[in-house]
Amino acid sequence: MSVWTVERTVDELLRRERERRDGGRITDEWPALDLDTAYRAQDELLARKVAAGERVIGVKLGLTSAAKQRRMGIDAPLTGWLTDAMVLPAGEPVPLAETIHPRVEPEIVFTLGRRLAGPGVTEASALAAVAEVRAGFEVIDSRYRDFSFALPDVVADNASSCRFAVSADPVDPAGLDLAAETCTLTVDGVVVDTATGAAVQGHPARALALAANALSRRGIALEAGWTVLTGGLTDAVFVEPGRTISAEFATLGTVTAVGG
Ligand code: 0L1
Ligand code: MG
Repeated sequence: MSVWTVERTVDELLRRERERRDGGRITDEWPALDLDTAYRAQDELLARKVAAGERVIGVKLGLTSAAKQRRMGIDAPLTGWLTDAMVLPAGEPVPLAETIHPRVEPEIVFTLGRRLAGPGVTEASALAAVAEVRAGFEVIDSRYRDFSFALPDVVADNASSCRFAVSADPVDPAGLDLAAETCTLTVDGVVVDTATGAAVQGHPARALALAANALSRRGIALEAGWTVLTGGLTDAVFVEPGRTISAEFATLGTVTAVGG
């Protein structure tokens, strides 16, 4: 068997995604895989998708809440790429036939009105760059067995990105108290979790600032018009055929995912 490299890591993760097959941690076989190399793999994975016709439309933050970090046994947030192929149009079911073991998590979603480049981005300057806020959900789908990974594994796997959906009606950020925005998560009508926007790094705009500053270390700026998924407010719920998962936000509206 050949040695592990960025190229081989990307080949393997793309093959698992294409074949809808999970597998073991890359770090089990390549313990020297560090975070910088993992982000190089993530960027190479994106480059392959762009070469295949996908378009970059934004970024996501992952593992931004204490609840998710605790469950995954990881203590740092991470970023991943969003492409147009990940957009789930309103009302469309989560495509179980195209995924491995998808889970849904509610998120506060920003659309940027202007470019945001770190370093030095603060919560206030990040919020000032936000043009629109929406309720949303992210469908995450790990290419690792049982969602079991170390931080470099999940970074290379584009932070478990799969699909996302947003509410139709954007809300102006002015006057919103996003830290206090409540979200109630139901599964088939039963409340399973509640959270506020403060679950995401204290405030979703702090998560946005974190992304801008982290990406600037790789020479990347967030562009006007980009979508930013600020991170799961609650733990993620597995999608099952016919299962209805709804996230009801106090002022941003309701988004619903159905397994199909
Ligand atoms: O969006 C997320 O928080 C997912 C990050 C990766 C960890 C996971 O797969 O839950
Ligand atoms: Mg997420």
